[in-house]
Amino acid sequence: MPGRKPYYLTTPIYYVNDKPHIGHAYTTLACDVLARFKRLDGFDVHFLTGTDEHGQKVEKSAQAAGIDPQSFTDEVSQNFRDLAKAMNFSNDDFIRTTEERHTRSCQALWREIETRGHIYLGSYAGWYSVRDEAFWSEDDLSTGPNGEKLAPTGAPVEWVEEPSYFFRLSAWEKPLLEYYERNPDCVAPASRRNEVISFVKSGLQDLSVSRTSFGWGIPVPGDPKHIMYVWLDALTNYITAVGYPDVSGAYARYWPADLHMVGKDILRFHAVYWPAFLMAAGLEPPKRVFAHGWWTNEGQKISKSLGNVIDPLRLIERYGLDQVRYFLLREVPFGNDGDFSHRAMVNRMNGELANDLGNLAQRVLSMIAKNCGAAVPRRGRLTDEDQALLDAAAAILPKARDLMDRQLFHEVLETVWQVVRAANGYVDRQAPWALRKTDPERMENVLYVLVEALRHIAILMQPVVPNSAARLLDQLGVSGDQRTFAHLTGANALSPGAPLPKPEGVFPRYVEAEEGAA
Ligand code: ME8
Repeated sequence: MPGRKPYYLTTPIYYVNDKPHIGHAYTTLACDVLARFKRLDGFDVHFLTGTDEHGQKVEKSAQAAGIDPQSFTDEVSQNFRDLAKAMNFSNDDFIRTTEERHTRSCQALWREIETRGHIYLGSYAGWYSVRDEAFWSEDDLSTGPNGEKLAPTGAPVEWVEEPSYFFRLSAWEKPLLEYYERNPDCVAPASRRNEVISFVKSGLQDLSVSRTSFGWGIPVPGDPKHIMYVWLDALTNYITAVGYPDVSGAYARYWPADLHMVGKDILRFHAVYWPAFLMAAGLEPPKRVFAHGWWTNEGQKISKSLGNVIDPLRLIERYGLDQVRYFLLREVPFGNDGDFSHRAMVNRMNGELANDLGNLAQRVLSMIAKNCGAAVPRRGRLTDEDQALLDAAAAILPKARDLMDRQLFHEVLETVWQVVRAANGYVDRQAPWALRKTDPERMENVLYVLVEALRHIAILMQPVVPNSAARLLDQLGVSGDQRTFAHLTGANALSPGAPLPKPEGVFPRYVEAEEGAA
């Protein structure tokens, strides 16, 4: 699309050994909000998510389920597509690593790296964790309660000894450090960037990139007894999806990616191995990797064995989709760890969505329905206070742009909320219900200022609460083609006299079931 700036962002591709849970929903949600924001801001967005279907971990899960890995991955991958639908994710593509386009891309990347002299054949003897799909050195390990060896993640490890191809990672220490140096924003938040830099400075060992002891994966070109290391396979998805090895069309437009969003658990793979693989193939490393924090459930680590895995579909059923979307990005400063609790969820949805914003809209729109002939009120001369509220609403966008580019979602929402709170203060001070008798003209003016402020708020909230914001915009009489950020100007302000539909509440309250009731 000529004229529009490209913006390419990706989620991790999720392992299909398990059903999607709140952590997966969280990462993709953050990307979805950013993708929607950028589209409304005029960018040509390419938003990718998908599933990571090869490797020993998936092979084992398929065996445990008693089916062949392909049927197993077909089934579980579908759960992630269903989640995307249920969460209203707007991804432009969904990649599966078992697709033909991906095999072609991985083998081409391998050949490129090998031709340039960065892959050699050797043999691996060391520890491997299937759960992490990662190699660990002796120094990394600790001893578990039964004397068993454990990876730093707590995962069990096994001793592996087999022929293996190696990637000459040790040679990429200096180029990687230069890459971080030249691109101060390429790893975020800053604390994570420092961790990555000290990891690389502590010295890099060559990385085993093929295995011969199992079969579920992409064969090494020219030596099909070897299966590519699942992380080399998985990371390559980001270029497969833009057409690699064809570097003309979508690749030329979208690569390097503007953002890889990941959880902190997989930062090393994205901020160290991936840029090294790319540079070794003569390709550009990504512009930015953001590692967000970890969710716990009512203070406890989320794990299958504790039986406290949070199913996003249940949350949607209980609290409502937009409520869940809002909560996840509002509750926790993005980048930090967060805790999911019923109480925190209800506080946010009732206190902020239902009270602050929902009541404001409902109050203003029902006064208009009753007192202004169900049409946009007339606009008179603006007082300083009127102007101040309209200026505050107009000032959200430039701030939100900057915050979104730094993935500070909670601060974007706080910026919008400052105006929501200001509008509530304004309505209380102006008391349009009292003006109805004393100065109906002024009442119309006040209500006009409020609906115009609401128009800004609703347009800006679309990325986070798309369905509710659309309903609010319907009630403000804003047509579907007037809802982008380009419409956040005075020239597109609501037209006095335009008819408005009957108002109805947009953000329901959560009502606790009676004590003792089911
Ligand atoms: O690692 N809190 O896939 P995966 C927050 N296939 N985020 C969480 C979370 C939690 N409790 N649990 C999971 C893989 N996540 C590889 C990725 S990419 C080329 C390959 C999110 O299914 C978070 O984004 O184990 C984390 O990084 C990701 O799920 C791990 O998903």
